[in-house]
Amino acid sequence: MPIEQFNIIESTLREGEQFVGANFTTEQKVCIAEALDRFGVEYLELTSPAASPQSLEDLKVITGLGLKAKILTHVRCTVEDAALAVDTGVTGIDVVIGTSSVLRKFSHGKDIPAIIAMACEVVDYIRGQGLEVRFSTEDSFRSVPEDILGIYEQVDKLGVTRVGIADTVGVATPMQVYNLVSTLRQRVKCDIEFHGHNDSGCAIANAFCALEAGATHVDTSILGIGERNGIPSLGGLVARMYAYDRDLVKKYNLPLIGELDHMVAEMVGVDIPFNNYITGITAFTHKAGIHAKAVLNNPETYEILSPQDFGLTRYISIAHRLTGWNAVKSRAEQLGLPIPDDEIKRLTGHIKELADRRALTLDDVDSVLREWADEHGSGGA
Ligand code: HCA
Ligand code: CU
Repeated sequence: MPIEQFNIIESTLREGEQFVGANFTTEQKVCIAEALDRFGVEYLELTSPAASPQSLEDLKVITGLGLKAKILTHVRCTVEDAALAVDTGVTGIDVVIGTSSVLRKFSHGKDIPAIIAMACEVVDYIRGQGLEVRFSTEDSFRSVPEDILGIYEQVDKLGVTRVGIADTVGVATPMQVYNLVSTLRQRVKCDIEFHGHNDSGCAIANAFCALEAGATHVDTSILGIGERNGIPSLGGLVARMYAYDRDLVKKYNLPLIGELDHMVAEMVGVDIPFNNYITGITAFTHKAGIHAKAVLNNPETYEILSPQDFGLTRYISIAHRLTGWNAVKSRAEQLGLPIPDDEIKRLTGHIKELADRRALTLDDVDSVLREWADEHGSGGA
């Protein structure tokens, strides 16, 4: 079905804290929360207050900031954990329990009827406290579908705010996600959240398919940080949604993506990958002469994302053997060198020959153009 709207549950401060390089201080958490709030995500999900005394304190600090984003915390499926979260000022509590046979056997040892009983008790308790409650089944795609659909139906009847499907190990394919969410959409009235890991490269595609199948909320983290290789990155999901329908992401402050990515990369000690969505160093770089010519005529020819919408600029790489005369001409114009087209074409041939012999830099190209201008007395800046 067409996607008409969607919500982001930004989990840098929960799933992201499970990234091996993440050890956020209170100040860093505040910086992240405030920046995400300026960006405009609907929800922030924070680590359980049961995780450590500092986690409890930090949760209260963040709920005390008075942000527009709703604050959630993420707890195990027990009344004790939920009770710890109730007085922290959160809008809602995300509850999760493993439902696959491998997790039931090796993680908590409960069977499905016991899980249903715990889920109902906790959902009922949180509802009774007047908070939003989300119930999610960990490792949904290695669980028996009827098991989890049955649990979702039960908690839906109790008035759960959202149910969550979690691809905990990153095993699901987009088609499987589409099918499970579509089936779930028929069976519950509440909102549906999708949380998917990226172990086999499908996290963003899976999140997108979940939305196409009727999910209402998607989990992200900045740069995708999380357990192992993480979940959909905020920038990647936004790029996907922008490419689908720009109007869907108008509600966000898109030029902040760069600041968010750089800030978190530094905090967790990683570089932004060269091929990262939007903020990768090559994300808006065009190289081949054929591409450069078309992009110079109309950027839409080879860009589905407009860099200026993200506060960025495109770059046309010209110092190589695949270059073309349109790109070289554009460079000459940038330098203020009025060189006639037939000469630009000849100089482009020369640049290609040079590039066949050694790697060139933009300075090399500029020198070729400037030398011509000096010889012909045509000035330039
Ligand atoms: C975890 C597992 C989780 C939970 C997702 C959810 C997952 O607690 O670390 O609550 O929807 O990937 O299953 O992140
Ligand atoms: Cu996860």
